[in-house]
Amino acid sequence: MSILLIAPDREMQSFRKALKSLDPNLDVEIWPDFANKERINLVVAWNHPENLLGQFPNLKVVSSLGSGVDHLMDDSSIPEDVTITRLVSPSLKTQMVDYVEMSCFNIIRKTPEYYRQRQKGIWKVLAHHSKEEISVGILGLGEIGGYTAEKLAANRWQVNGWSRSPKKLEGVKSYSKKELASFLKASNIVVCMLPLTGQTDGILDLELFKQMKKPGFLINTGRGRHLVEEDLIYALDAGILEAAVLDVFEKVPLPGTHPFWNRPRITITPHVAAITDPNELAQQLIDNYKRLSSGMELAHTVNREDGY
Ligand code: NDP
Ligand code: OXD
Repeated sequence: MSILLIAPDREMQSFRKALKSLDPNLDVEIWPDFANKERINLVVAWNHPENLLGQFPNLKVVSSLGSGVDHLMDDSSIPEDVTITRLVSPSLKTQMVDYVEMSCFNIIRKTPEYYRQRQKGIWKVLAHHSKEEISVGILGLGEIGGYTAEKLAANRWQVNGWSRSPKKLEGVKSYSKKELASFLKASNIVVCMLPLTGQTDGILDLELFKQMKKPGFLINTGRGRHLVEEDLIYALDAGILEAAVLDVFEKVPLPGTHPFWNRPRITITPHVAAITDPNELAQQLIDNYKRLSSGMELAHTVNREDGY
């Protein structure tokens, strides 16, 4: 039995080391170097090459290196009987809370505008918003979104949340799937923390921006394809939105010629809102590996029909 780590654009030695420190007898290889494809029964994949996962005859489990699984849902080479799992970890949640709260503070306290003024040597007081006037609406109240919503509420933000099924979260006004319009009407800063599925692809469009409470701001930490990029530019130019913070993009790295780079009201970060901790991933993989070996049900499995 062997674990294969496939993540061409990531440094994977630290993940191998974390796995080996938990179980020195474990056979862990890093793609493209592996000895025998027949021995591989668990793969960890992130931005993996197309049609690769169909070639391991004894593959039982494919785990995402992160929380999202859209890269695995898009891969038709993964056989039907292979279980797909994803990472659910404490530090992904706490990092996301920090990123979203930092972004909300930057929005209401106008931090990017002060950076720009500083570059030009301008001393000018700008009117800013208070937490009491601005409400934060989180699209997606799952492991990360639900946790973030509760933490922001505990930090005195007014928080709304939207998910397929209604939720009971401390201090959070929860809206169900059919209540999207009411959720948007009540939310100034909309934060996308949805998984990318057939239903959520392109959800951040002009129609959605128009329905938001004004002044309106967008934070996207979900996936690039949630956003209709030209609609964001239109909404900013037309004054429908004031500013946006984007951590995820349809094409990465964001091409140097992309119009987002020339928009001062768009803050850009390179998919760093929450970064997988090798030790946490290793612990979860080992737990599932033991479950697999003893014929038990795996943890954090993905429902292929729902796509998340
Ligand atoms: P979960 O699967 O735990 O939660 C998903 C949430 O979205 C659930 O509340 C679910 O509703 C809701 N949802 C799904 N589909 C719909 C829909 N069609 N309409 C309304 N609500 C919907 O995911 P996580 O919280 O773990 O992660 C969310 C996403 O965050 C990941 O898929 C990934 O794309 C992104 N992410 C980004 C990171 C970054 O660094 N930028 C880091 C980590 C994650 P219900 O509860 O009813 O099922
Ligand atoms: C993600 C992650 O899914 O980084 O984006 O975990």
